[in-house]
Amino acid sequence: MELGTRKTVAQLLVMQPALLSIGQKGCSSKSGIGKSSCGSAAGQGDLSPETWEKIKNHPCYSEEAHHHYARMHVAVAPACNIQCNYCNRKYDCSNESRPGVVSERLTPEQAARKVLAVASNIPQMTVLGIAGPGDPLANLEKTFKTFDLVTRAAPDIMLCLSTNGLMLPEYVDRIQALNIDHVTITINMIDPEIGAKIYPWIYFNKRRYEGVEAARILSERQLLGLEMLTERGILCKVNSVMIPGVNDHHLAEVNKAVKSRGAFLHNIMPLISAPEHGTVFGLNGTRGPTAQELKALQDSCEGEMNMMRHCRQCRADAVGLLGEDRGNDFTTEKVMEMDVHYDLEIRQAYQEDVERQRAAVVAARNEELKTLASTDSNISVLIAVASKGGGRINQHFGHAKELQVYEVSTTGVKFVGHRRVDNYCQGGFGEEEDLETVVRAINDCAAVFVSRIGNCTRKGLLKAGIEPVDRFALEYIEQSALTYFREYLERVRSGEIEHKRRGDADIRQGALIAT
Ligand code: CLF
Ligand code: SF4
Repeated sequence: MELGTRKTVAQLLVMQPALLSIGQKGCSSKSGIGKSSCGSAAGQGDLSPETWEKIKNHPCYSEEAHHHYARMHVAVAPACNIQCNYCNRKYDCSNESRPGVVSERLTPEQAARKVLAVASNIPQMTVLGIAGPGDPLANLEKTFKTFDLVTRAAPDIMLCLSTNGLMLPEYVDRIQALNIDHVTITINMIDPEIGAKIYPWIYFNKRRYEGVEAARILSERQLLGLEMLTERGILCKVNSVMIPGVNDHHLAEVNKAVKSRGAFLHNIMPLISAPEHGTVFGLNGTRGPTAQELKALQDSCEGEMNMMRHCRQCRADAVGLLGEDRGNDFTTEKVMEMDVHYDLEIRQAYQEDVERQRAAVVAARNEELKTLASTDSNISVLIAVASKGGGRINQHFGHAKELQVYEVSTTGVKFVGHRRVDNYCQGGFGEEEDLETVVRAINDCAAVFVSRIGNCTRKGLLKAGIEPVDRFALEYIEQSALTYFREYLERVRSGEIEHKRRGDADIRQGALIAT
């Protein structure tokens, strides 16, 4: 994409075809399948107008929004005041980033210019997050100065902060004064004995604490910080890293504790752990959870508490829709050469078009849901989808770097996660062993929806018991999933196919590298 020139709404729409409308159908209401993955998956629902206003365009706080709106991070916070056993300082913060060095660390001034450059070229970028590569509150002045510069120059961009929480109680007033409306705290335990297995030390009040004492101080301050923020009406999300054998059986308790203190959303993420990352857990062989272990824990915590399932554990310098990274389009060198024009009117006009598209997606889904209203069945299936965004099936199987996974039953359809698969098709060809890796990543799915797929790949998937489906190309994902499911039930009833529970699937480890 050519950067650095002023663009009209029409030009921006042409550049981002995933967001164009292709035949709109019907109008909107609520989703099915229990509590949606973040309480906002299908519109305002029972949320207050103030809360809805804060989340409706935030790609992390609203699952539905993440198909349409983008976020960006600026890496202005290199230092940290604690040590997590899943983190190696040479790598991004594992709380909020996949491992992989941050490409560039920025000064607040560089960061503010980069935000304006992205805002000019990606008008659906609605959120600026500071999430590392260390802890933003261990880099106070850089963090707050960046937010201050951005809020003056681009007032429509929401500000988002992600922290380990150690210093939160000291700075909630400053956070509120800067209109930082979204704060994420990573809380992996409320029991210091468990905490001692995750955190070898913290640095607090000019002293280093270790073991259980360190974990106790950290936990107390995280929970106090959460309470202070929610009392002030600041929307809080809690991230927890699921570490099998360490805190996996404890996270349900964490869920209750953060819910009772007013957290809006709980994001339980899989541990990323590999020896090459050089982390304690990576080196001592602590594994990450499987896809079904993660889903089972998320399901067990889902009730009144909103669960986030669309987190991409993104880099501390990520730019774009969740699941894509356009960081390489906005390196400091490129940003300095750009002729940056932040235009609020163009951004708003573009976002109005996105809203029309979004409403059409929800309406089509609800219209299709009616066709299942009188159907009674305990069957549910998982469907993997290749999508470039906009809520549509609009990606070639071989070009997908991730597949989105939806669960569909007679009560509705919901997003339950994504699986990293990388490009199967490199230079037009896919290797058989690469297909095996993809199959392992979606082994729990009955079908994969794609815009196109090659014949050999189709056969390979069928052999693995996964049905490749390209007849819904460019259609809406949720509507198509419901249509497929209705037909699936008919095929089961007629004896054409037998419904079988599928096996478990792998969660792929490693960094999503900017391309
Ligand atoms: Fe960034 Fe985090 Fe704000 Fe989102 S990310 S600071 S809340 S704008 Fe989002 Fe990325 Fe997951 Fe974080 S997908 S790692 S939850
Ligand atoms: Fe690493 Fe983030 Fe933990 Fe600090 S808080 S040690 S940067 S994962």
